[in-house]
Amino acid sequence: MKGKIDLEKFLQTRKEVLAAWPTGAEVSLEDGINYHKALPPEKNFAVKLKKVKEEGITAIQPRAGVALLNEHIALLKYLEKEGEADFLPTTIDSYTRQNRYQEAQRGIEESLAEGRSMLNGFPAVNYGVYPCRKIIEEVNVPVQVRHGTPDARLLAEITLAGGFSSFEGGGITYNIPYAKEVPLRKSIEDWQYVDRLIGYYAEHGVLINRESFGPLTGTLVPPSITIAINILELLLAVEQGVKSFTLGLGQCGNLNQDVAALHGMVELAEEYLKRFGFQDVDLTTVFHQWMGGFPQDEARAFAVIAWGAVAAALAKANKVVVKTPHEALGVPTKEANAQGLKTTRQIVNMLKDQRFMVNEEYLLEKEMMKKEARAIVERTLELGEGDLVAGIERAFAAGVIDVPFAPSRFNLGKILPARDDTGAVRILEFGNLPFDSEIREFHRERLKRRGEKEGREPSFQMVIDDIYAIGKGMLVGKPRTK
Ligand code: 8ZB
Repeated sequence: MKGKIDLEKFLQTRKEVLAAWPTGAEVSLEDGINYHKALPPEKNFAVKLKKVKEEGITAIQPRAGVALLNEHIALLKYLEKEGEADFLPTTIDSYTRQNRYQEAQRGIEESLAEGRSMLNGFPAVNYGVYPCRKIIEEVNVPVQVRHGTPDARLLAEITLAGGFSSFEGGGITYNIPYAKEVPLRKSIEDWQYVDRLIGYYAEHGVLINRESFGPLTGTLVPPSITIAINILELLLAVEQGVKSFTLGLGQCGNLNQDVAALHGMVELAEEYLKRFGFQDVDLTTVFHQWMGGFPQDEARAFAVIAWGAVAAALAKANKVVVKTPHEALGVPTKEANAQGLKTTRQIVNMLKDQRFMVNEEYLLEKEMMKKEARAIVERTLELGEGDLVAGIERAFAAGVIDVPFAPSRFNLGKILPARDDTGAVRILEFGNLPFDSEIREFHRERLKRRGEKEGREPSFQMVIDDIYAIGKGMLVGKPRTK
């Protein structure tokens, strides 16, 4: 690894970043740092998350964001009071995610004219530092920026100076699933800037939490791929001075596999932090309730939400990001959002004193997953020859890392996942993943068992059936009846 970006170079780039939109002129590092220091500690994301981890509970967090400031504040207050959210989000709109601030501005104006949100999130860059601070001051829990932005440099400058204390994403996880044409080197370097900025706050005594976007495309992503990518983003972040990092994982649906994935991810991440000499990092986890297609029927949607809550609680994830009964329809109402939170709260409370029962299948699952993730990370490090960014770039180009169903042209897209007969996500087509014969045989064997049960060869049709299964009320996709 090459180490922290040189401060002079960072400050030089910073001038260009802040010049990209007028509100950039409001940002001062010193003022941002002083603002955070004056906030009560219970509003700091990293501090609260560390406490949550020590207490062994699973905290709950919604997604939420609308175009108008006062409406956004009212929404967050509702989710805090009515939904009992432990952590709040501010979900950023799609224009801002693509640095299209002019169009975001029009969205704000149209929303004012229409009297309702005409954007799918909160355009933080257009509002600038002071409206962000108003959000932080109006609620009593820490607030995180959640988005999907390949170049989030200006967004980070404004929201962090605005008092937000957690920032989701990463150079891989906010590029590959979100963009088609953004080169990986560009997004990784832009995220190194974000991490360096957070490193700067840390150097000056302000802890900002960084979270990786674990679910990736949300569609049958084999957990070992998620684990490998999380570890790479963790290493990129700590290299720039990030001290609080949250590893993320999307629910797959098989309980053994989900719990094994969360535990295996932490074990492997700790191993790599130790190996590279980063032992002063607070490592935490977030589990995302099912990120794929949802049933339209609300009662069925609640069942999917509850099953995700069970997996998060039994795995003892530090945080769970919650879905709503409106998931199949679009941006939820505040009431639906609070319902998702309440369902989740009920489950995590009921399960807080129960432990997942370790079993053979779980142990095997965890062992295989760690083998797979380790193979990917090791090959990536080799390809980099001491340069992690180059390694990741080459690994994606070669298909050593491959995310299924990703829009990015910098992702090879040769692997295909499918569920086995227990609903665990396996790999049907390996593409160029650097897996040995033991791993391949494990996947083949599991898929064969499903094929035998269903009287068909494992094939692309299984993949299609699986993509729609949960929306249709099942986990494993059933063959069509003739
Ligand atoms: C990758 C994340 C997708 C999830 C939700 C979607 C989906 C997106 C908003 C939102 C509440 C918003 N999502 N934007 N939820 N308010 N502005 O993120 O529904 O579940």
